[in-house]
Amino acid sequence: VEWQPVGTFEDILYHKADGIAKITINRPHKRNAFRPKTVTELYTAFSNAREDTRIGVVLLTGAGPHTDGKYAFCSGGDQSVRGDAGYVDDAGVPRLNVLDLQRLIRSMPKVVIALVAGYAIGGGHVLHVVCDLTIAADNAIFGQTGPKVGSFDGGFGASYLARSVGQKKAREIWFLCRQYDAQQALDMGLVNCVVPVDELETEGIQWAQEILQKSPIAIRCLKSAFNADCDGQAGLQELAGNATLLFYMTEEGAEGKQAFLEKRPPNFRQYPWLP
Ligand code: 2NE
Repeated sequence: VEWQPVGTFEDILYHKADGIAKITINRPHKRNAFRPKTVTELYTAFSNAREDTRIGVVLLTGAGPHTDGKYAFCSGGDQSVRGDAGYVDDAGVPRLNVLDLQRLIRSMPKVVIALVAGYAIGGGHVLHVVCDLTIAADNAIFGQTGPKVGSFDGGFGASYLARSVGQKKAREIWFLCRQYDAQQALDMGLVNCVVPVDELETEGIQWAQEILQKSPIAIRCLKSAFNADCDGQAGLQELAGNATLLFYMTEEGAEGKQAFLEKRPPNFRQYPWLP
């Protein structure tokens, strides 16, 4: 595909091509750790992809390799700007704005695929966990570090991880803070497949193109259905929003609006009460 750059960012790269958006965390000197600005830019790019009706799939990845030859997807919050109450931005305000980003990735009605080469660690690991699919390079390394560095993610980072790999494995991952290679990640159901690192982007594009052949409404309803099982009333709201969207698209739904605008009683008697 021919990637076209979109916008101007400092910490990320943003490209689009043929229905696919590619968002790249671009701080390889920090193993792609995120500071508040990185997260703000990621949020902006993901929001743009959500709003763009031509985009059906978003690839999230990390720039690399770094000059030392090592790859990273993301190594979590930038510890050098971590203050007393979160990660401190240029204005001195402490933030945990990555939690907003996690919710956007989960709730947006497009498929988000993490392409993981090298380290997916800490809050960077949680980012791939909340993506719909993960394709791992053969050099990928996964793990949480929170209890080692005085942090934890008890939201999706714990509960949704446990939905993916099971309670015992999720507790092991958090309590021991070990690192797992790509094959171990595949074996525990943490990723969808493993490919040679040089083929990572090509594989991601292939998966995206297969998804783009499918029905957008079927995919969006399925994503919200999977979420509804885990996300309580917020998940039900997403699923129900799709029911409302589909109802608006029917003649019966439009009749109510039309009658109001024409200042007449609605004629719903023409529609059947299906069994
Ligand atoms: C990722 C890992 C395992 C890589 O190890 P290695 O040996 O390959 O690289 P090295 O030398 O540690 O890192 C290379 C450079 O990147 C910086 C390092 O400080 C180093 O910088 P220089 O010494 O060359 O100047 N770097 C790497 N990760 C960084 C980070 N997260 N923040 C700032 N600088 C970082 C190894 O680097 C590692 O373990 N990194 C830390 C992982 C970590 O603990 N992340 C935070 C978890 S908490 C979190 O993300 C979080 C949360 O729990 C809840 C809410 C929001 C966020």
